[in-house]
Amino acid sequence: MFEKVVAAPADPILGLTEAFRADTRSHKINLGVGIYKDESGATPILHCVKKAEQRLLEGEKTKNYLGIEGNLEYARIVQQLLFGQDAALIASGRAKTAQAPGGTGALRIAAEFVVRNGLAKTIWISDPTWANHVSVFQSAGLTVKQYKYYDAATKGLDFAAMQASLSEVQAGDLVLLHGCCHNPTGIDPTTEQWRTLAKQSAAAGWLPLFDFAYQGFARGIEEDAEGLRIFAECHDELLVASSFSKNFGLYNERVGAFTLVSASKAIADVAFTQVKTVIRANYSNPPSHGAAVVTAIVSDPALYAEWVEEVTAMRVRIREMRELLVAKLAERGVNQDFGFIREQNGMFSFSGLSKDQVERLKSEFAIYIVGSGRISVAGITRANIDPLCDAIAKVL
Ligand code: PLP
Ligand code: TYF
Repeated sequence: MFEKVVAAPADPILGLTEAFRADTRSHKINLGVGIYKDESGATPILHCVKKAEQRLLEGEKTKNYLGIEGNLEYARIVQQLLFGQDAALIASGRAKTAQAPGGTGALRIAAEFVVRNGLAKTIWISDPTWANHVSVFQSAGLTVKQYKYYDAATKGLDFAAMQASLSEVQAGDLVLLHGCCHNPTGIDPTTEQWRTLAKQSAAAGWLPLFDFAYQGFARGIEEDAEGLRIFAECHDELLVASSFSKNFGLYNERVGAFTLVSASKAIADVAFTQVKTVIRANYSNPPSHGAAVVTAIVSDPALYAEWVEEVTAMRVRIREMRELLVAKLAERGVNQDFGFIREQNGMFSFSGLSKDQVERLKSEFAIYIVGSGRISVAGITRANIDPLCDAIAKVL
């Protein structure tokens, strides 16, 4: 009966990686998928990760299953990264965290928890957003609606339009917010805008779901949690899907977390029993290694300091590439002002390149970027930036 199955379309981002691999041109450049590359074009294992792994290898005594919610020490550490080391929210027990297989796994837990318990039927996501959001939420049975976010004319956030479309959110609807480094636009709300949104949300009764996949890539570990912490101050209830794929370079270890914040510890404890049933029915309990690595790093002051240094180095290198990209495009006499690239946060730049221009970059120059014009700045190096800028200047 499998002959009845109709082929699924390729994933717009992972499909691009497959096409890149198949391309035999030696000068090819992959700026599609959001993976950090260092100056030599490699995606290295962080030094702090290697050290933590050595310790784990020596100290590990069993491969026994973790509990359904995963590593408890890890849960504590995730909450500290989210809300701050001494947050009253943590001390009160209002937050409960389950380890999850990546940020994607955490998003799926969030969606199923909400649907199964009849808490919400609709989720609002930004236009545009990470392509997988729609699939994850629809698969879990949510109706997906979009709110306005990006303004192609100003290459910035259309905050008035965002607020206007979010004024249609019904009390109890989920609203997905990118904690920082919005994917794909790289444009985040300002502090003032976060405050305004948090007030709008509290007044209208949204259930905020933060997708937090790039902590440390915009301004710093603490700084990047600002939006979430502003929301946490004025909400009894919210959800967070954390990913440590990028900021610990642990992509293939699948390390993330789902965090639920409630009005009281008692409510959180009961709600969390339902989170555990969602996990139990999906994958029973999480894989151990990635979360053990994160726990070993964050709980050791020396390793933590080294991690902060390594995240800073990634962030600074990406910022340098943004500066260089803008300068080198200007050098080539490109009329358009690309200065907005400097204002964007994180791995991605929403370049404003059209579908046709993206297609020409691929066919004529072997440069792979996502059809939306999203460039993974984290893949630009001093070695590939000149041919990249030459090609962009030609297609413009
Ligand atoms: N959310 C956003 C906005 C992302 O960009 C990504 C990964 O690119 C994820 C979630 C998923 O992260 P993970 O690889 O940990 O599942
Ligand atoms: O580049 C992006 O936006 C992501 C990267 O399992 C990615 O799609 C790739 C694989 C995956 C999750 C995220």
